[in-house]
Amino acid sequence: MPPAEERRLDRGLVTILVPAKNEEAGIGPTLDALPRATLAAMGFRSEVLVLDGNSRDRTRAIARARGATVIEQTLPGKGTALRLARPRVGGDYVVMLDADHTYAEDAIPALLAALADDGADVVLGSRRKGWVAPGAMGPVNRFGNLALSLLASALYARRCSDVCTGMWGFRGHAFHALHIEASGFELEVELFGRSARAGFRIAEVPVDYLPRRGGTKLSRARDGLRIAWWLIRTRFQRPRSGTAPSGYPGPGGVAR
Ligand SMILES: Nc1nc2c(ncn2[C@@H]2O[C@H](COP(=O)(O)OP(=O)(O)OP(=O)(O)O)[C@@H](O)[C@H]2O)c(=O)[nH]1
Ligand SMILES: [Mg+2]
Repeated sequence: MPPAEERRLDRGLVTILVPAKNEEAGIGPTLDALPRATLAAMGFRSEVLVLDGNSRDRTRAIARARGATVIEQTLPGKGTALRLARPRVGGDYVVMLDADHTYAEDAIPALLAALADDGADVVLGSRRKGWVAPGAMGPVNRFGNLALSLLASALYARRCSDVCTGMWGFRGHAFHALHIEASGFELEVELFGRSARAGFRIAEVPVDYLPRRGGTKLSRARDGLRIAWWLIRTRFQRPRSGTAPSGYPGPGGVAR
């Protein structure tokens, strides 16, 4: 008789992506709070890839000390980090969250349940459906995110409550099928826009949002306008697709 762990259902590998640039204050708490034991109890294996944006502080050392694999990026931008890391992402499921310990990591099991049990291809952690801690999101960010989310809902004819969220989950096939061109913070709206245009089932789960550790990398005016432009651009661009390796589970968990 095999031991209990081996008899347990293997529901696949979850690759957790953590983009980080100069996040020495947040990367440790972010990685420590990842609910990997809960994922294991649900039947998922997990691995953590920290996508480091050429940090000049102790981010890489802190991540390595916690057993994460660090992928070093040479060109700037969160979108660039994701694109460069893609060939290294082999999970049946992919989770992405920021390294500043703002997205409450206890939402990750719900994210996985939406993908693995409820048939979603893509799921986003919605801060508007969760609790925003005092001081976590200023009025300008709050208004900007609401306006961009309304614009996204109108452009793509799909209700979206938090298009700028940094917490995402994907089935492996969906993650690799998305054609991504973003280099910076327009990444999230491109993920949403391309998912909607691909006809993926997009779900939302509530996520609590905590005050940031360390300084922001966002330039509100410049990035806000750029994000709005990318919502429109992605909506009307000729359809493209990414490079889906064969063998990833398709909708409903069927390999295609
Ligand atoms: N790899 C990589 N990560 C980056 C880069 N720029 C930002 N990031 C990370 O992307 C995530 C989001 O950046 P934030 O500065 O938190 O942006 P934000 O959440 O919109 O803004 P805040 O509300 O101020 O936190 C963080 O984990 C950053 O460290 C980059 O050039 N490369
Ligand atoms: Mg942040």
